[in-house]
Amino acid sequence: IIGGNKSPRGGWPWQASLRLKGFRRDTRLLCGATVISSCWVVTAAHCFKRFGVDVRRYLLRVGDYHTGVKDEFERELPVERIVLHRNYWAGSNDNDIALVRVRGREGHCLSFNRHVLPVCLPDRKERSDINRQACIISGWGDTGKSYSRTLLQGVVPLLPREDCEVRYGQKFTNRMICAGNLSEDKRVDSCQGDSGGPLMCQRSNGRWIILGITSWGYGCGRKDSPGVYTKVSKFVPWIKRVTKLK
Ligand code: 4AZ
Repeated sequence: IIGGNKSPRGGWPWQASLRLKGFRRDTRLLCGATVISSCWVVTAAHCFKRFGVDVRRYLLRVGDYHTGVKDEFERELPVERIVLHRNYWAGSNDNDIALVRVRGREGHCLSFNRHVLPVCLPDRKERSDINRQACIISGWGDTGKSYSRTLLQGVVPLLPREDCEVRYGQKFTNRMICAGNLSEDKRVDSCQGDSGGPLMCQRSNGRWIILGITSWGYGCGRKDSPGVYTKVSKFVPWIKRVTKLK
């Protein structure tokens, strides 16, 4: 996250991370992810571009705050299934969404507690163009200097589609959301390592919903180059079908 600040500990209990197994017992951050049920997280399909879809290469971490410290509610779990959206292909960023199933025991995957909880899904017809609604992005990705060791958050306004259309042309499809700041002074943005993580907005009933998944953009925090997020509302029927959630 560029231009963000430290999130409160446990502030985003659905924030998860996808980690790549290393040679010894170490793992490294590959992408953000978001808990949507006890067995499933949602992330970006492009997170699997480099290392493929072999479940044995990955671990899912939940309940984390400081990557270098094993927190009380932090858990690292094996992956059981990776489902890329069938219309995603590595040549574009369209349909940049994937579901990852946690491997659990006897039908039980994650234990929820105050640091591990699912976010709400949007309605299929959820509006993501309510003028400049302030939403939150979070992650351990690049800050402009290095990756962050504590979870960072940033406030980004949802932008009119035109702001991304003029900047990105046909690459910006109607399965994407445009968000960020265009001005010189307040450039909050997601960056490498944040992708797959949530763009979340609070509804008037107090609930947080995942409106977007951090996906792409031209650089990070650049003037006139907003961040682009996968528009989750377009994929809710697919998510429900794959995960069998109601
Ligand atoms: C990336 O490389 C990336 N500023 C993620 C988000 C954005 C740009 C790049 C948006 O994963």
